[in-house]
Amino acid sequence: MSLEAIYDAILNGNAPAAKAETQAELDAGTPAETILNQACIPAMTEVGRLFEIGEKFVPEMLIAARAMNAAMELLKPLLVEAGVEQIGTVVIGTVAGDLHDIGKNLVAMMMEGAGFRIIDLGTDVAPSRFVDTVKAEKPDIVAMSALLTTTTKSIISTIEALEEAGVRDQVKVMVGGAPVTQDFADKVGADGFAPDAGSAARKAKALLGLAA
Ligand code: B12
Repeated sequence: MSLEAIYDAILNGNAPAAKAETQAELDAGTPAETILNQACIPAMTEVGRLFEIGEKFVPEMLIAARAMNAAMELLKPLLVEAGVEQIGTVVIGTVAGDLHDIGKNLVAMMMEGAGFRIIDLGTDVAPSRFVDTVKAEKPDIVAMSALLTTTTKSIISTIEALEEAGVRDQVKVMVGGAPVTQDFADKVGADGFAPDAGSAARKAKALLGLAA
């Protein structure tokens, strides 16, 4: 039992071990946030690095992601404090054409932990679905995640769809994901960007004028 064992289990795509080791670590008193930041995220980062140099392939990435999700199932209820007062509503989704959801789920979780009500539209979310949900739910923030260079275009088309529907001014737009930068966020007229889930939650509060 150790953070390293969780890291190895995710890296090797061993979901049962990832779950068992995470539970053991929690039972030993390690905070959920420590497990997330020192084992789970570094393991997925390493999976990405190995993929980039051709030492891991798509199926291995997928089973690593499943192992990460097995650990996250245990961590989520602890990261999201029970009964926090709701400070606003966030509609979040991974944009059209993009199926990556690990980062988006982490952002949703941290925002929920910060007190936001979360409406998670899932992955491959069409611009029209973002628009319809904004009209129906009147959220404070629309948060879009994109992990592929190609799907950053979907962020642009979603912002355009919000503009065309006349609802762009009613919400703050936040964008993020590996290929997204502050510079990109500025260029597409987003209100906020953050490089990771913790700062995304702080940024969301700041956008609503709340202390981070
Ligand atoms: C796991 C993974 C997969 C899994 C996804 C499983 C899942 N359920 O998500 C699977 C195997 C399905 C997959 C598929 C593909 N993938 Co992939 N995948 C990855 C990998 C290894 C890790 C992504 C991840 O989860 N990272 C961990 C999380 C925690 O980090 P994150 O997503 O960046 O999120 C953080 C921040 O970005 C930020 N954030 C994220 N969203 C948001 C939103 C807001 C509003 C804010 C403020 C912040 C924020 O906060 C998050 C938490 O801290 C990356 C490599 C990498 N280094 O990123 C490649 C990667 C993203 N994939 C890539 C590719 C090419 C693909 C495929 C096209 C492969 C293929 N040939 O089929 C397909 C595309 C499928 C599709 N249509 O989407 C490329 C993209 C290249 C590019 N620049 O376009 C990458 C970079 C790998 C590489 N180096 O080539 N992939």
